[in-house]
Amino acid sequence: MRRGIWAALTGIVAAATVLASAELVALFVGAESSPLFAVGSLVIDLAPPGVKELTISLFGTGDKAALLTILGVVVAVGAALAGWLEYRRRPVGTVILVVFSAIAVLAVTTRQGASGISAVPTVVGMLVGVVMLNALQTRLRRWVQREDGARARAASPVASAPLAGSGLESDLAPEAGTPALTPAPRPDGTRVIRTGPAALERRQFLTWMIVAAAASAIVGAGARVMNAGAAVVTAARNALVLPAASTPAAALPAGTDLGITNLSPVVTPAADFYRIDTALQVPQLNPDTWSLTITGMVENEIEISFADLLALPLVENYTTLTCVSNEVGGDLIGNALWLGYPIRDLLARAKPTAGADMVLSRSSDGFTAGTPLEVLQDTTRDSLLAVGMNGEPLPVEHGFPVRMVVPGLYGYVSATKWVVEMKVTTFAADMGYWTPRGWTALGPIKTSSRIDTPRQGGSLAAGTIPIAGVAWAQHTGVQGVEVQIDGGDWQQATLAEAISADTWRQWVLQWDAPSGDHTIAVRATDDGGYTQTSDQAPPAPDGSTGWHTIKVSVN
Ligand SMILES: Nc1nc2c(c(=O)[nH]1)N[C@H]1C(S)=C(S)[C@@H](COP(=O)(O)O)O[C@H]1N2
Ligand SMILES: [Mo]
Repeated sequence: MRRGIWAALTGIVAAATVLASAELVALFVGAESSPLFAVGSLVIDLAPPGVKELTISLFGTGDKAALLTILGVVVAVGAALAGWLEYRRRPVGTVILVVFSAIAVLAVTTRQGASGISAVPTVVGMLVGVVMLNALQTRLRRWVQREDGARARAASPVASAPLAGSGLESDLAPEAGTPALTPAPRPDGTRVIRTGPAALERRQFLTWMIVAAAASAIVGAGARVMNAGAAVVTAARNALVLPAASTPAAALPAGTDLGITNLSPVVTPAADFYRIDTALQVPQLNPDTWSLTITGMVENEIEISFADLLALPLVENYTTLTCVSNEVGGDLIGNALWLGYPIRDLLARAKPTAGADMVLSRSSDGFTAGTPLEVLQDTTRDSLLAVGMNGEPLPVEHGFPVRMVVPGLYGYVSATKWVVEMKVTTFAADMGYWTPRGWTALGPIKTSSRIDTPRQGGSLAAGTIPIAGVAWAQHTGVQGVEVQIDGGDWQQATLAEAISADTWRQWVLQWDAPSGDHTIAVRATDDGGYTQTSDQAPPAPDGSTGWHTIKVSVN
């Protein structure tokens, strides 16, 4: 009987490890992939109307809590049963555990917006749970075996013999002639020996149980709280309706997008936008509690809430963000329509004091960027405290609810996501996150260009082939793009219409491709008259240089 209870408890502990590991993995896969609430929602969806009303009338408005409690009880009972059955007849319990997990996988993957990877947390949880159940049961069996052996010996010391196949037994079994340890009988008449191999196995089993249960409780609860936080933020984001811009962006001029296959679209969808940050966990900021402070060398310290920010006259503009780590030809660049409030207007309210030359912006997770104050105050460019990207609230991984967007500077010195503080200071006194790590304090974007199509190593059919790509020189503007084939003369590419100097520009050159192997290079010239150098420089410390060059073969 007592063993039955222990066996049932192994099932419950194994189930706890399933849930805890699933929650942990869901932290990385996405809060909506946590099986706990997915199963709850599935139950709600599947419940016949009568049942729904019954639970609501039984539990009143607490019906969600009631549902989760019932679900918890069902899982606990199922798990206990699995543990008990596994003990009676291997692997019945394991099968039950797998079936329960399969139901959870079904629940998770059929949720709205779920994809294949939504199943990952539950599947990982199931695997951990199966291993755990088997480990616990093995320990339980060993303990029981030793205890039975010891009991048998205690009952008839002379007849006691080591259990077959176990080496341990013989050393610890009482030697012939010595009296066996005979403990006082317990009230129920049994005698239990608390020393020797049985006690050792018992202790091992209990240690496993306690450690597994405690670890599951701590990890599971911690991860659940974080996942719940993420779910709250996702819900807040979904519910958010951004105000229209007081100064909307002009409609995209015709001809900004050449519409060539494999050429990057002139506006990058948020889902395809490159993502760079130091955040292991995407910060989950609730807009209701978000605020930004402007501190440091200012006459007026300012604190602004999200609602305050949305109430200000917002502007909209296209800006192409670029990462300093972008290699020549790399894809750490994207162009989006940003909605936000000009940082210079906030700074004007804060009134920086004399001598200040930098704004150190800080994110909720401690990342910092040092931006020249004069760039943020520049009336010719809209450096924004952005709340919207391509007409939607910022995606969480792109800085929800608020980030900075500064035309002309690499992201590491300007584009702080999840921004919560702007400290007006000096370059002498402060440094952004990447500066002590080998990157320059100032990070203007270098004029650059990239071939999008054809692809490096491409094999093409002879004929007229568009060579096309993008070129950028943010806040300066792209004046021209030239293409060189097989080291020949530089040929002027056709430029798409520019959105503005702050955005990249598409270009194309129609090429009459003769068969053979060819090398194609590109270089841009900006409105300042600078033409890209052929000198190859790596990204560190202040951005890569060199011509993007590809090889193709034409048949
Ligand atoms: N909080 C925070 N903001 C950050 C970073 C970061 O690591 N943490 N990285 C910066 C860098 S290096 C770049 S290139 C841009 C990238 O922005 P994106 O991920 O929206 O494309 O974000 C910037 N803002
Ligand atoms: Mo970056």
